[in-house]
Amino acid sequence: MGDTYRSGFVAIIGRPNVGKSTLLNRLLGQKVAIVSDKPQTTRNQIRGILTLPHAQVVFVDTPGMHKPFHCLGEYMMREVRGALGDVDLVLLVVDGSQRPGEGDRYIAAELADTKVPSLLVINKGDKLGPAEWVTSYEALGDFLDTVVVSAVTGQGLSDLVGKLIQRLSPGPQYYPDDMVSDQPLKFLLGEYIREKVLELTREEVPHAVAVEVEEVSPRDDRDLTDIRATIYVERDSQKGIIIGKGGRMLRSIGQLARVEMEALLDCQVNLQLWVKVKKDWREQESALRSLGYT
Ligand SMILES: Nc1nc2c(ncn2[C@@H]2O[C@H](COP(=O)(O)OP(=O)(O)OP(=O)(O)O)[C@@H](O)[C@H]2O)c(=O)[nH]1
Ligand SMILES: [Mg+2]
Repeated sequence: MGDTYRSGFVAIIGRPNVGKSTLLNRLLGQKVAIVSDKPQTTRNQIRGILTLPHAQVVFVDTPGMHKPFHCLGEYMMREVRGALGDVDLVLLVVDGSQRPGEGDRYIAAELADTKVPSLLVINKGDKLGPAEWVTSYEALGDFLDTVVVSAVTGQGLSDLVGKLIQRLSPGPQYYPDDMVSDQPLKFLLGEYIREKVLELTREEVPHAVAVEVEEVSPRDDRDLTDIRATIYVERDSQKGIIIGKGGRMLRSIGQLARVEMEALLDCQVNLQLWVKVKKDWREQESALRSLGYT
């Protein structure tokens, strides 16, 4: 590799829930993407920037590929395909604790059509299944290489970074040294709230939620920031669940989100949360746009 500075854009793609966002966070050593045990957590492209002395890798985390059932799902798939069309290299992430499924085959076929070079990343290496599964994953496509990793333990990650940098061309440093993500602060804070909703609710509710952060106001005189946000749901029944008995659920969501916000902003946070119904927002282009899914 010599002294040449290398850089490039690397998309992280795969089925929902295989650990793409966990992997991104672990590679960066910072939480830039929210994570949950429910599929379809990530809804947008999220850029995460790894700056090393000899290289800069701009990772693009993407929503898990799935068959869309509403406008939001269609938007999410446009985000994945947009990323695929715009990168130098793809990491196809699969779940090594499960055998390859229809979803993996579908994505591998789509990837083959794009002709973008790709590495096969077998994640959840801490729960890796039999060697035959690895062989069947490798048979899904024409990969430059295979790396078994665990985004949770960190196993295999330095090997992965070394292998992907080798494949990048000489290039400039695109982002300043201290920039880890390109997401606006309001968006990231809203994602923290959505993550707690994903953690604390079940079935349809987590997917029917969108968050808009309306205000982030640091107080001049004190080490305190006021944050005001609205959680949108699709129906009254979901609003009831998010608020909970005597407001208990909303308080829990707020408390958990506040702890993470305080860590991020390094100051105390006064978080005010509201819940509103925007009927069937996932089906309406105009509602999607107003919630930032544009
Ligand atoms: N055991 C184990 N679990 C993992 C690993 N990586 C991720 N997970 C778990 O897998 C689940 C999904 O993780 P995410 O990072 O949200 O997955 P994703 O691929 O980004 O999901 P979508 O955004 O929905 O497409 C979470 O419960 C993670 O804790 C790993 O290396 N080992
Ligand atoms: Mg994700």
